[in-house]
Amino acid sequence: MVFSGGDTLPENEQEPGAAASSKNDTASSKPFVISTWKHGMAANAGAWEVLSAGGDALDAVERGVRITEADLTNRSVGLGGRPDRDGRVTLDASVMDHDSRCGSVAFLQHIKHPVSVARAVMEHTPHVMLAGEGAYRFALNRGFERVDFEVPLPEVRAVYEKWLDKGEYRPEANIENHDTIGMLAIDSRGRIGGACTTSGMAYKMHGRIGDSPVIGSGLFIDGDVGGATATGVGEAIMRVSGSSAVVELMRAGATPNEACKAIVQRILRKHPEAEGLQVGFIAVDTEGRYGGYSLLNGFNYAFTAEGRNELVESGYKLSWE
Ligand code: SD4
Repeated sequence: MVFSGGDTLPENEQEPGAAASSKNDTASSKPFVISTWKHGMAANAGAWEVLSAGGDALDAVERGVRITEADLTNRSVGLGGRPDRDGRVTLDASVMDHDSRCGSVAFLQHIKHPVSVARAVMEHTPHVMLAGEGAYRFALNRGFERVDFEVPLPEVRAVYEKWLDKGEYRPEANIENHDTIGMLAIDSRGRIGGACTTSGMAYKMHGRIGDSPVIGSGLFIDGDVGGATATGVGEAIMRVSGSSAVVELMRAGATPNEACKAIVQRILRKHPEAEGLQVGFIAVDTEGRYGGYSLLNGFNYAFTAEGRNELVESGYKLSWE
């Protein structure tokens, strides 16, 4: 299938890992949940408790990614994350539901569960996005507590201080397989919910905000079509409004795998120099199909449904090792 504007959908391509799935996307009975990277397995288990009890997709994804946010061994999500180049850990997160309601926080410090603050922005303000000091004050007003431990964690600070010796900024692909978590769930009523949460790119400029809290870039859901969420270098994802682009291709007839692949290819077209540039998308549609695709190898996503719990190696465009 070829769309105008240069996005060729991948039916005849035979890249490693991609071949099996582009024509026949895997479909699942509902409910189910998928999330980015290996840490998604633990997060999915939390989401599944909600979904298997007949709960709501948005409740499920919030419950799920909170597990990752609370895991202080994770260096890309929550307050165990790597700091910016000024030594501050600043968090970005978003949520979106089946009815296009959404909320996000960006550049938020000292709060353990940014995803829940994002949900509070959606539910308790007339706005979609709050950033920085305003997001922090809003969180305190809603009863979230400032954490009482040292951030960055001492072991994370030690690595950062070593980094300062050279101070070179270079986005790293697939940092030890723990990265931003994006999660999409379809509940037993067929409603879709999504969440995305991250500490962002390590050693970013102070004040930098990535794709994860930007609705349409790090996360997008349209209940008529499906949903998508992203991981990887946020700047590349934002340049094409990645997640909404995936959803719009699905609206035009692409399967989740095809749509993720086409947008990865679009990103590559806009970035001929792709060294170190990892981006990955996962997507679901209202028919219960799901898929994922990344620019570089090494990306995987966790899938959980009744009687199934697996880590799926994503198709990819380029090998980096
Ligand atoms: C960002 N997309 O802030 C996030 C980072 C990420 O692995 O996915 N990190 O750009």
